[in-house]
Formats: sequence, structure tokens, C-alpha cells
Amino acid sequence: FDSKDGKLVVAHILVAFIALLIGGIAGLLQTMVKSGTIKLPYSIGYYELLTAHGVLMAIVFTTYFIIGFLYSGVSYTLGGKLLPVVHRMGWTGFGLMTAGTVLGVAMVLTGKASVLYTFYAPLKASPYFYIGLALLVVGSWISGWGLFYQYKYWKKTNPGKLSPLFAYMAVVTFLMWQIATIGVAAEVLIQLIPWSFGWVETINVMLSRTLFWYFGHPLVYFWLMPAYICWYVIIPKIIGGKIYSDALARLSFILLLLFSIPVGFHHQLMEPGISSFWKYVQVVLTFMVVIPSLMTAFSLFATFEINGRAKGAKGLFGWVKVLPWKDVRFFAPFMGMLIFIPAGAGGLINASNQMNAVVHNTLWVTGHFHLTVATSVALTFFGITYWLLPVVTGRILTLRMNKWGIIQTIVWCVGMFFMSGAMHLVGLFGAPRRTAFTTYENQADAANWMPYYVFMAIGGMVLFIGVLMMVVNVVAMLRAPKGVEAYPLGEAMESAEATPVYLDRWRIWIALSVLLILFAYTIPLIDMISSSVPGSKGFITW
Ligand code: HAS
Repeated sequence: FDSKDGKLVVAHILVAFIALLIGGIAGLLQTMVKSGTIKLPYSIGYYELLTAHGVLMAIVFTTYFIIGFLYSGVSYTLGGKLLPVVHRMGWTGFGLMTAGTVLGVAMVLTGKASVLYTFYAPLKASPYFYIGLALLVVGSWISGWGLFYQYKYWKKTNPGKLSPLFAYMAVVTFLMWQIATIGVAAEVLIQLIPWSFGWVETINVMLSRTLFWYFGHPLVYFWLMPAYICWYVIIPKIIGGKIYSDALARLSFILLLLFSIPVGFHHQLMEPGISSFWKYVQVVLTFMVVIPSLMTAFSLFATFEINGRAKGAKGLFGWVKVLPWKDVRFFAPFMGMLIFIPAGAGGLINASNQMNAVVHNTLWVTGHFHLTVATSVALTFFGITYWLLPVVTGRILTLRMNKWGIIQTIVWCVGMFFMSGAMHLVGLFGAPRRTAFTTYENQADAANWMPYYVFMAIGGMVLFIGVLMMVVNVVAMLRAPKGVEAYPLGEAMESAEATPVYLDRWRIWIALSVLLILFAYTIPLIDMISSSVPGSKGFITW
């Protein structure tokens, strides 16, 4: 692996794990502050800690990890080295993102931005928090443009050739990110920054939430798609098998590009100001975005089964036995896949209008996203780290680290079982999410919720041990003995049909994606902008 590119990748992965560590500490402290077990100095309270936890884990950890991982695959598969200009763009993006992160996190930790990771208006943060966010997004754009550039250059110098699957998927992921982040950029630049500086007095709350969710739902697929890259491209190689179908993998990514954006209303089903017709349209589109995930499940089962049979496995589930259970590079992402089955089912419940009325704004939703992003995605990212760091630093993964990684994965699953399980259950009894206990401690229901809170706290502590174990392993990997590990890149089965060229016709897919977005959003947005509801002055949170 090219050593200069390796340094760029390591820089991203390191920031990601520093964010995981600080975010983990904030996560542990917020449960203790919420339950009244401890009191912190400088009036650091529940909302400050919860915001730090959410921003660092859900936004900083993921974005840095994803860019580091995708840059590694693009460098490896598109020429073995990043072009000098792309390398510079990667570092420029990294610099801007880091400046934004430091500014944003400083605002959160000093209590000037206790607006949670969704930073909904009318809660108002310091303008510097929003400027930090804007820098993070612009930095990620520059990194994404670098990736597009390398891909375009490769296509030009390899006319008529099918692009490598990893690179193709990385391009779709960043295309989706590019289109989706326009929403949050508009919200931050046009609405939040002028309002928080006091240049305008009021803000259109409905519009700001809609722009947020136009971005917020594809954000969750921005987390998921790199995990899918691992499941489709890397896992077949690690288990000693082949990719079931290159064409199916590409098609599922194109469907994710088309359907993951025009669905933000499924986060706003309980909100007034959006007509039920447009909510209905976006719920239908939400069920469309489930299809590529079902295709992914199908493809994974096919890969596992065909691989098993080739190794002599018999019976319906004989293939399970021949999987490399003692290899953490497989085990951690596999646990992520397994948990994605109930996690995805929870998503389908959320998306159903009537059931959303039961679960919305309860701890059920918190349980849902701790299974999806904090387990399926996080465990896959951990699994990737176990080969990525050795590959890009020219070191090896020792047996001891591998064993420690397996234990870490089990610790994570046990912690999540208690925490997320209790969240799902108590959510069904109406326990609210993201609300300080003092707000409702005198309600009759609160006492019934207590036993579940205890399980949540136990699970949270186990998970914190999991964070520490992972960080220890990352440090150990950076100091591991020198050696050469191969980049585990799978190949498609020989029997698979040739990939149709139309999957590479970017203009068609981008145009279709834009058309779907215009269809799903134009009329509701016109309604929101032209409605006579007065804007809100907002609530300053510090
Ligand atoms: Fe979600 C809320 C609907 C997927 C994350 N979601 C959230 C929030 C987050 C989040 C962070 O419709 C909270 C936002 C906030 O703060 O308010 N979600 C869905 C649906 C899906 C879904 C329909 N969510 C995700 C993923 C996330 C994520 C992925 C992160 C990565 N979600 C919602 C809705 C809400 C919501 C509503 C709003 C709730 C509210 O009221 O506020 C679908 O994409 C899920 C499809 C998945 C599947 C599973 C496929 C299974 C696979 C694994 C195969 C396993 C194998 C191994 C092969 C259909 C691919 C098996 C081996 C054996 C041996 C058996």
C-alpha cells in the first residue's frame, strides 16, 4: 500500500477513534447525570453531554472513518496510488473538517451549543457551532470531489473497462452524500447562521426541520453504505469465497442513491404543516429504500451458502459451520449483519404511520439507532479497522489482537443487548427520548420505567468497556510488528453474468435521483415557505 496514502488514511482513522473515545466518555457521563448519580462542575448537564455524545459518535466518528476507508479502497483499486492533486484534496478536506470539528466540539463542551446532534430550531446555539458544522461539511465535499476526480481519471485512462466494484460503490456513496448535504448546507447557511448572529429575528422552524431531514435520512445511509461495501466486497474474500454478483451489488447501490433521499418525511410523520398526501408519498418511497437492503441480505446468504457448499458443507445451514468464526475481520462485521435483521425490522415499524404514532420521540427510536448505526455499522467499522490499519501501516494483526477483538465484539453485543433491548421496551411504555429525568420524575409512569433505566445504565457501562477495549486495540495495532498484510478485496464468481453497462451511466442515475427529489419535495416546500405561520425567535441554549 502506498505509504503517503497510508498516512492520509491513518490520520482519518485516528481522529475517528479519538472522537469515539471522547464521545463514549460523554455517553457514560450523560446516563449518570440523567439518573442523578453524579453532578459535574461548571454546570455541565445532561443536554451538554448528550449533544457531545451524539455529535462525536454519530457525526465525527462516522464521517472520518468513512472517508479514511473509502480513500484507502480508491487508492488501492484505482491505480494503486492517489493522484497528487487528489492527495492534496484529501488533506485539505481533512484540515477543514478538523478545524470545524474542533470549533463545534469546543462550543458543545463549553455549553454554548446544547442543541443535540439534530440541532433543531427553535433551539439556538452559538453561531460558531453552526460555522463548525459548515466547515465539516465543506471539508467532506472536497474529499468527495477528490474521489470523483480519481475515478474520472481512471475511466479516461481505462476506456471501455468496468470500474472496480469498490471504487464504484465509493462514488455512489459520495454522490448521495453530495446531493443530500445540500439540504443541511442550505439550513445552516441561509437559516441558522444569520438567525444565531441576530441578523434576522425569526426562523421558519418547519422549513429548517424539513431541510434537516432531507439530509438526515440519507445521512444514515451514508453510514450504512460503507458497511455494505465491506459486506459485499471484503467479507467474501475474508471467508475464502467470491462475490455473489457484481451487477446485483451495483444495482443495490444505485437504488440506494435513488431512494435514500426523498424520504425525510418519515422522521416528521407526527409534525403538523405537511399534508398527509406528501407524508404518504414519502412513506411509499421509504418502503422502496428497503429493497436494496433485502437484496443485500439475499446476496450475503448466497455468498455464504455457495462458499459453504464449495467447502463440502451439507444441509440447510451447514454453511454456517465453515465460516471463519475465529477471525475478527469476519466475526465483528458478521455480528453487525446479524443484528441488522432486528434493527431493520424496527425501521419498518418506525416507517409505518400508525405505529410511528406509538414510538415517535420515545426511547424506542434511541434503541433503533443504537442497533443500526451503533451496532451494525460500528461493529463493521471495527472489523474493517482490524485489517485496514495493518495494511496501510505495513504491520500485521497479531493473534493476541485478533483474540482481544473477538472478546471486544462479544462485549459490544452484550452491552447493546441490555441497553438497546431496554430502550425498545421502555419506549413502548411511553418513556420519552432525550429528556432530562427532572422533567418527568413526578409522573406516575416514571417509577415503572426505572427498572429499564437500570438495564440501560448497565448496558451503557459494558459498552464503555467495549469502547476502551477498541481504543486499546487501535493503539496496539499502530505499534504492531512490521509485516505485509494484503488488502482483502473480493472477486465476483465466474458464473455471474456480465455487469450491464447502463449501471455506469451516471447522468441517468443522477437525473432520476433529482427528479424523485423534486417530486417528493417541491410542493411541500412551496407550502412551507409561503405559509403565513409566523417565524420563531427561538430559545438560546446558553
Ligand atoms: Fe432508521 C429513525 C426507518 C434503517 C438510523 N433511524 C432513525 C434514527 C436514526 C436511524 C439515527 O420511518 C433517529 C433519528 C433521530 O435522531 O430522530 N430506518 C428506517 C427504515 C430503515 C432504517 C425503514 N436507520 C436505518 C439505518 C440506520 C438508521 C440503516 C443507521 C445506519 N428510522 C426509520 C424511521 C425513523 C428512524 C421511520 C423515525 C422514527 C421517529 O419517529 O423518530 C431500513 O433501511 C431498514 C432496512 C433493513 C433491513 C434489514 C436487512 C438485513 C440485512 C442483514 C442480513 C444478514 C445476514 C446474516 C446475511 C430490511 C442486510 C444472517 C446470518 C444468519 C446465520 C441468520
